[in-house]
Amino acid sequence: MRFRVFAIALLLGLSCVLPSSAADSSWNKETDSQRDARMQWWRDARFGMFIHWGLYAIPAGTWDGKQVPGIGEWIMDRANIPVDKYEKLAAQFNPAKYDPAAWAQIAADAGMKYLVITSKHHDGFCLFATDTTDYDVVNATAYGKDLLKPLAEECRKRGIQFCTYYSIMDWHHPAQMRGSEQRHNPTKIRDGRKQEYMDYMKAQFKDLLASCDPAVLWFDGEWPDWYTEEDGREIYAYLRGLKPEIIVNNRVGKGRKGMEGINKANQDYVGDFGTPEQQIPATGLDGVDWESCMTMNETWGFRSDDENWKSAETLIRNLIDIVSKGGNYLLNIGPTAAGEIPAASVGRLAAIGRWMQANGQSIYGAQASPFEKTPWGRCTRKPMDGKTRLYLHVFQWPEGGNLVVPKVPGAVVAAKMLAGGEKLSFAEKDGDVRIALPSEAPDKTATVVVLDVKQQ
Ligand code: FHN
Repeated sequence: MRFRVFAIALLLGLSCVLPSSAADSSWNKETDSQRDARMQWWRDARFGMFIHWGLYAIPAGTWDGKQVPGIGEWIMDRANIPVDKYEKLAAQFNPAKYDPAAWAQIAADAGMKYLVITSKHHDGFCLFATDTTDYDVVNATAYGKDLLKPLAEECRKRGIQFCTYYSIMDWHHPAQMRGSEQRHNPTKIRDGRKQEYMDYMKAQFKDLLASCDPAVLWFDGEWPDWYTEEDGREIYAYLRGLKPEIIVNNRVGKGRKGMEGINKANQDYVGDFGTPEQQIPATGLDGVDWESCMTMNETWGFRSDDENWKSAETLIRNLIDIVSKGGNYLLNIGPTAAGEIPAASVGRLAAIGRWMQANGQSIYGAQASPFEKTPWGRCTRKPMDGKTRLYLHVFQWPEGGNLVVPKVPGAVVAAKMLAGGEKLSFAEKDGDVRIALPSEAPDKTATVVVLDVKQQ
């Protein structure tokens, strides 16, 4: 194991082991067009799978025989479990039913183009092989194997970008002390041990990049006061030096406050995209990349008692709403301790996949709507063969069969159903475009009508 890590460091062209000045510093001369090229796959992807998995799936919301309120992955905090008691869960963690190929296939069949999985959540337990600690799946569990690397391989076989979540706040690392009862219980750093923890994180990033080479590092747990925006800039620079094409969210620094809800351009925070959570902003923001991360029920990490599932219709319409505002949708699943994805999640993902099979063109690579309001549903758009193609996602089928669309600059040259391609007649009148629709909506969740407009 130690030899393997050292050999990988050499294979990484020494950029990992030479002083940081020798690491690739080309990234910080990135032009706008180079940044656009780096972000292109992420912007085209539009839809990703979030996975919260770890020791917290064992108690699954219950501790000492009592249900513990709150999101499942916070049970160590919510039940006030001492470190030495919680870490005993590691010996019980043996996900015998874990099937990375099946997980990657479920994501692919749902139409998801990237996957972000917890490498280390706030509890500090590592799901990947690392020499930085024995509190990892290889050294501390009967399972004894890296969980992320095989999933990365199965994702890549299916054209899915593999990405990892990483929590800065760490309830297990000795350099941090668990917080008081403040909101989110931020940890405190022990005197003189911040550099030790910053170095620990950097060593873990090297292990992560060497073993599963994530396309995105998705930070979280950035709110403790001891961690600063400057620290975020240092970590961002370090990661871009190791892997110039990597994408990093705004929680590597303190940007979440500025970007939650996308209420301001992400100009003065480090990170490549904004991260509104459990919400869909009222509008996007031109030139700002952002992603809404949301659960399918109420919890991120598995809880055996959380059956409050959103319907497939809601999940599909969330995706459409988000993309119509120029964002990405990161939809969460919380696997069980045995390594199974809950059936309720699998069913909903399959339903989303069926919709995406017929209508994915209106999502992948699509941009924000040109319209302020569309009471009947949502609109996305993309350039197509020298024209602008508008995708009208109809949630409320119009009475009387005419879909009224605000006029856009240029001339409407064609209208049709996206699924099946049936041509539709249309007329421009009083500044609107009226499209004659069939009497019944072919897809009650969202039927997509295509309008091709030629700029004059
Ligand atoms: O505290 C975490 C929480 O457990 C979960 O990981 C979410 C997902 O984005 N992030 C934090 C809360 O904002």
